[in-house]
Amino acid sequence: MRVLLIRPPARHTVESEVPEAVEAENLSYPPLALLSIAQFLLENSDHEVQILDAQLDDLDYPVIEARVREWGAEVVGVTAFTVQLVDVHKTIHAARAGGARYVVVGGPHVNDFPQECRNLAGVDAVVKGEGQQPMLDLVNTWARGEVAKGIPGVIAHPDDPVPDEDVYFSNDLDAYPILDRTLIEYERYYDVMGAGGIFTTMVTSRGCPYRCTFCNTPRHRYRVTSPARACDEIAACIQLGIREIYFVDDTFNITNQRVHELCDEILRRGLQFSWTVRFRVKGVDRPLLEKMKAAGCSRIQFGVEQGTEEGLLRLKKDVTSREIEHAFALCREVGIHTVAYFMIGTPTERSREDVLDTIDYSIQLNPDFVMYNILTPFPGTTLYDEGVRDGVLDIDPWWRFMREPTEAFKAQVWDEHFSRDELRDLLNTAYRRFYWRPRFVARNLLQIRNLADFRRKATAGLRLLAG
Ligand code: B12
Ligand code: SF4
Repeated sequence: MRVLLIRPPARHTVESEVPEAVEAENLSYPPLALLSIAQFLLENSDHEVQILDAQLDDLDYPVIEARVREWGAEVVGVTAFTVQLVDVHKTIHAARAGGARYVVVGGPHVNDFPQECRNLAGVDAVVKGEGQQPMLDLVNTWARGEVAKGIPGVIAHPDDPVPDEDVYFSNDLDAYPILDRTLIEYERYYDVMGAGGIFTTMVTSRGCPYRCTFCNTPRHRYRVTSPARACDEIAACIQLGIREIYFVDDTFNITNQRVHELCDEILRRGLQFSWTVRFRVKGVDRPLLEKMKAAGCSRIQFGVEQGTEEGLLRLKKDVTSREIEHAFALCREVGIHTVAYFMIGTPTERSREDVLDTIDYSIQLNPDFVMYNILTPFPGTTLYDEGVRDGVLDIDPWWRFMREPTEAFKAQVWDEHFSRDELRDLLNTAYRRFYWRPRFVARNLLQIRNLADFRRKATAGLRLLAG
């Protein structure tokens, strides 16, 4: 069968309380999930598979429809983030209009709202969790002309139950094939904070055992790929000329030992590339950072979120301000760049001064970059349940949106102490205060390597300030 896997364009993303400029820069990541599905189908069947990243070129729906029709796609697979549900819905319609016989949806939105997604008009099946094997089973079933029913991890037939968690987690991440990034235009993706080389993303673990109340990453079944398997994939990337890799694991340093082992393998093989990870501050020590630096790590992204013990406790971050400050100081000493993520408008920020304190704290930490978000509790998180329980959040709007995605929908913010407009104003203040400092501007001017680098940074900076 001909299977076209589509990442929808980002034309109607739910107002996500991230400045537009940051959002625009975010869209330059490769569609890793679709690559994983495509590779698995290609290695395990004779189906023809293509990937259409409609985000990369901001393709409009008639173009998507034409692509489905011209290639004669029989099955269309769509990847779905909840904040992009309107675009997902429009993509499903375009696929149908283009003549697709079957439409299947997978991705984080389905993991959180499987039945609601299955009930959307035009959807034949949804795949919950890791989609490689379920998608293969599904397409094989349709290829045989059979009715899809009872496939593990899939809701297709009205009698199919919502798959339970144990069904869709693979125990052996090494068993998944190494991704062939030539299935996409891999040389077109870039990292706005990077050095300008060809860039890609990669996963080396799944899940996270922590319990931050704003996050609903699967808690159990933390699994990792072996250092050898990870390095085989890195080597394949380097072979293609890729020089920058962002490991998008939820939390890269669940244990220091794993990070040491991976770095040892990178060093042993002499793999030359620059990499970024998402870290927790807990457990960060000098030997670890020094080894990471030697192995090519250039940047660590930390979810700091808050600057007070009360704020950290309320979000169940399980770290202290002391640990945060220690980790940032060590990174600076060792020479690894840092990005700090902060939230604005959390339950423990009760006045404008409290938020300004958070902003001041982010400046004192002295990271190389900072990202501020207005806290937007998502259904499925503990914080959302707490908000509903305490009467801060209304349960209906999100559920209406899941059933009938409309462009008018706005996700609720935690508005116990501030209006949405006040939070937006504070968000803009935060970005200006951090990025308009002479010290920041001077540091970045010194780091500019060439004209292209200057143009990229200047554009991003101007967009941020305009946003
Ligand atoms: C990297 C990342 C980003 C990157 C790049 C995202 C991108 N477009 O690729 C950036 C920084 C841009 C980003 C932004 C945001 N992100 Co993000 N991000 C991630 C992260 C860490 C990794 C995603 C990834 O590449 N995983 C690796 C791939 C291989 O795994 P996967 O996506 O799970 O895919 C598997 C299955 O889902 C399934 N599958 C996926 N698609 C399909 C399609 C078909 C047809 C099938 C059959 C199966 C299938 O099979 C895949 C292979 O096993 C995840 C957390 C996580 N660990 O997954 C959060 C996550 C996806 N992000 C999330 C959120 C909320 C956001 C933001 C809204 C945050 C914000 N407030 O701005 C924005 C939205 C951006 C936007 N406009 O779309 C949520 C999504 C929740 C939801 N219900 O939608 C997640 C799950 C984090 C969390 N736990 O809260 N994100
Ligand atoms: S926010 Fe990060 S550390 Fe906390 S549970 Fe989610 S992935 Fe884990």
